[in-house]
Amino acid sequence: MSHKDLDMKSRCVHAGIEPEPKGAVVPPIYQTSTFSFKSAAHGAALFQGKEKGYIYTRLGNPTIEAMERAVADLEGGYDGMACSSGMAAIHTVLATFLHAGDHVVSSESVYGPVTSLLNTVMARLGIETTFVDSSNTAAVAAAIRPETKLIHVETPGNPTLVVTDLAAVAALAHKAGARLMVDNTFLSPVLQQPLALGADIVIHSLTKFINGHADVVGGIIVPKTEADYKAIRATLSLVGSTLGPHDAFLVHRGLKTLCLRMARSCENALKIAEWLDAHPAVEWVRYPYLASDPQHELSRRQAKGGGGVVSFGLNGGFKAGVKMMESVELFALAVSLGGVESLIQHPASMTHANMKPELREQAGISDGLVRISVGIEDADELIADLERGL
Ligand code: LCS
Repeated sequence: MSHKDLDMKSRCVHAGIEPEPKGAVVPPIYQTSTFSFKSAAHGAALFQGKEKGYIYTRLGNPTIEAMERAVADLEGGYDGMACSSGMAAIHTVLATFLHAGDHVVSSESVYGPVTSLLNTVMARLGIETTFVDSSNTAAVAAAIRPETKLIHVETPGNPTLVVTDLAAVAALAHKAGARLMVDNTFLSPVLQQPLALGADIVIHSLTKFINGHADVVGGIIVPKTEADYKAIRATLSLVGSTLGPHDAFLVHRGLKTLCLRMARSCENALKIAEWLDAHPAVEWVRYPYLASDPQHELSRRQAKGGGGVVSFGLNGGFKAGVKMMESVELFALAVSLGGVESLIQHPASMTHANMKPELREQAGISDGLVRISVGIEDADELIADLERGL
């Protein structure tokens, strides 16, 4: 039976698992940095790629590979490459495909450090980036130049929840001879599969929904083709921003409940978004599956759910945001997202604090914007907690 024929609920449980010689149902943790060769000839054959096997954990490890296979299976990609963080995953792709003189088009609503990575480390190497409102496909088209080699989008974007039409942007990228990289962290493959919509590479911060338990920092890259896999793997092996076996084990364990956790987070988030939408202290709410969301129709077409993140603006601006942070008790005041526990944060003073205020405003991150990551607790208890802060 091929896992590919199974429903996502079953695939989350079984993806990446292969028969184990000693009959272990759960893949063992190969907590080793290196692997011994049976002979000099065996070692030589492994290094020359004439035989399959393990050499050194930076280059490959069975526990890490099981998790990589699992995420790639769910995303419908060729294979996965686990990284030490989501940022490492993004950097590894940029370092693989970009040369001095190349140009990148990125959505302007991306996790703050991604903007900084492009504007500092990559800019110093002679790679220029244009940031655009990627919900506006015409703006993406207008930003493309002959030197554009990569389009990078997060959809929904962090923290504005702006949605990009992936099929349309993939078509633009390919017409220009560029690759489309999609950060699928906010929805996970359970809700959105960018490769099927035309993207070339999917990346994740595994730190978020895929692991789901706020106890690992990790990332993964899943390209569609074998050729891209080989090119990126070569960079990753040299740059060395790989994940450790124990963290890979934890992520693989978390992945098994991804469908269940996502379903509850989506249900809770929609209920909270509807409640916020009707609240007099709230100026606006963005949640892709909210009926009043400006991109509701596209979200329904492109994704099977709205995810667990909701952003909203408070009428009282910055001050009201701070008051809210100080009032909640069940929500933890913390950055990150996608865990079983609900979190709340204020981007203007936290994740996007290093962005120039005018750029922040241009990217839709107003001073009163509050972002919540909705976990799997009881929705009414979460609502009562937010009410305390409004
Ligand atoms: N992509 C997205 C969409 C993210 O939200 C984050 C982190 C990353 C990539 C980077 O992943 P990391 O290196 O942290 O594994 N987002 C965070 C956030 O919103 N608050 O804290 C971290």
